[in-house]
Amino acid sequence: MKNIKEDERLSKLNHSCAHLLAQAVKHLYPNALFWVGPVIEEGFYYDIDLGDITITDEDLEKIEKEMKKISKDGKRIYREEISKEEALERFKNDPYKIDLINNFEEGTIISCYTQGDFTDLCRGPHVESVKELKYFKLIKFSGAYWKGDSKNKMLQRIYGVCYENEEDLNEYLKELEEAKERDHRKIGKDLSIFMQHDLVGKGMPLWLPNGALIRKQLENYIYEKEHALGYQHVYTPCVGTVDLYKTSGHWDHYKENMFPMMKVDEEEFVLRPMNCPHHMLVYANELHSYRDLPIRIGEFATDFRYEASGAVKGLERVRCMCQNDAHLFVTPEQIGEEFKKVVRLILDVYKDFGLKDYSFRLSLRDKEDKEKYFDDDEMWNMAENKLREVLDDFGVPYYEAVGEAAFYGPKLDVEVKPAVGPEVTLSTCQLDFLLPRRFELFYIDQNGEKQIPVVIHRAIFGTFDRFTAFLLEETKGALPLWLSPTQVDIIPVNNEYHLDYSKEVFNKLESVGIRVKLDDRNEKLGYKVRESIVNKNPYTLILGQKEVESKNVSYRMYSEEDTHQMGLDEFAQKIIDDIKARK
Ligand code: TSB
Ligand code: ZN
Repeated sequence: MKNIKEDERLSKLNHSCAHLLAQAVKHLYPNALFWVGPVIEEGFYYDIDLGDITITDEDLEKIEKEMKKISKDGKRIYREEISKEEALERFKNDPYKIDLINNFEEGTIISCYTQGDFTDLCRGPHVESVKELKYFKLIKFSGAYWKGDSKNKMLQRIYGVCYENEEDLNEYLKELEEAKERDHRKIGKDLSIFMQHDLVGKGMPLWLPNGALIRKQLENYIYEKEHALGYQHVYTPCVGTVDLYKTSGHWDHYKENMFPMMKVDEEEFVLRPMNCPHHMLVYANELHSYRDLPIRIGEFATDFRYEASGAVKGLERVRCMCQNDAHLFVTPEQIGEEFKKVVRLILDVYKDFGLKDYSFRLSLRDKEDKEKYFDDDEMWNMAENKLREVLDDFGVPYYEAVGEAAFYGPKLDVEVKPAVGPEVTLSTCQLDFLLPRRFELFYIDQNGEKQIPVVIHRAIFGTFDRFTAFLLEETKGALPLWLSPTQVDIIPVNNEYHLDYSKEVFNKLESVGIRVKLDDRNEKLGYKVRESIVNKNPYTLILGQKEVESKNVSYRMYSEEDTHQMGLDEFAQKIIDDIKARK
């Protein structure tokens, strides 16, 4: 998809189209008031106060029709420059515009754009006439708090897009449709992978049996990898006391991302947003010599984070998540090698899943942000330089992003693009000189002296939640055999004659641990086969007279038209081998 913001002409068209939208809304809802209407990567939006009215799909159609009408009228667009005083006078009945104007410095010249009966404050530039706005589409609407603050009034946000010609618009709409199909929220619902319920809460998905099966496979997969690399896994509680998080610094630097405190008897608890403090205590439980290091403590750990209600999204951004987490305790000399091992593991995992579209981001602190980041220049410089050195040495391409570090240290994040919405971080690997000091961790060096270890925080999948979301989008729900909730779907051609043999096949496959289903409903064969394909089952067996007599199976693989014949035992072995190899 084109980035509208980065294209001068498209920006102009979309900016102008936001005004056209506002004008049409004003025609249909004369009391409407307008906040801001910026250009975004995918087009534009306008935040509108419509009083008690909530926009519906039909309204969107009506508004679009009115926009077309205004565009046909073809009025010119005039720019006018006025003083702040004049602007305050002209927009005196519009509290939103007054708020905007008040933010301009004294003496600023403010520009306005007028088209027909509609004037709006705007920096511009705009196209010369509404006639130029022909190929546009209103895409969706949502609620949006004024200035993004949930204490403020909820405004209606209408999104749209405008292109130069019909082909470009149609191409965009087609891509949008495809993205919708690929959206893990749709796939997750269609394939019964997860659900949400208001009674459980926002951003708290429930993993259904199909989703749980996928997650279990992912857990087994990464557990095996980590175990082979010397990780030791633990289980720790998903709460900690406020004091634990005061010691770690989360209480001062991460509080706005945490659920509020709860009191039980005399103890003050929080739901944990991260697992580092627990793992620090696991490390401190024993004395360590330099010979024991690196020590790698891993956990599939449930965390809770306060994510804004507008930001939560399916499994991708949740408030209750499970990290594939580990904290590696290393000597300063081991940082480079251990960090590289993590990056190698990330690359290895991505290769196994066939993930190719990702980028490495070096996330640095924002020196000005004293609230989020620990104020210790020396430590930050050391950590950031070390990380850069390791990356340069390792040779993976990366870009730098200021203000994206964790409060305790810089990170290497792996960024991916979901079907819908902005990039997110999947894997992360972080360098931390701070928490070991705050927890007074140490090991005994060659000379019998106490030394402070360095901690590497890392999550390969990130969270099982986000990784599953991404995987569903990458595969469009057609997961590889080893991850599929149902691996083989058996359909008898005719229940009357072929059900017994189908049951025999079912029992055989199930007995060797294959996840198999038998569709014995009294539905037409074609209907059942279609449904099996819609459910994205990797193998569909169709068993009729020929198979009953030969004791063979006929199978068809997802996304293949052809059917193949094979002996039952041979087929079972092939499936077992493919699952084992995680093909
Ligand atoms: C890696 N302390 C470290 C840990 O040791 C940590 O918590 N890092 S984190 O904050 O970056 O989170 C780890 C990963 O969790 C992220 O890389 C991201 O993939 C995932 N994640 C973060 N927030 C959410 C969320 N709200 N929903 C789903 N996954 C999330
Ligand atoms: Zn951590």
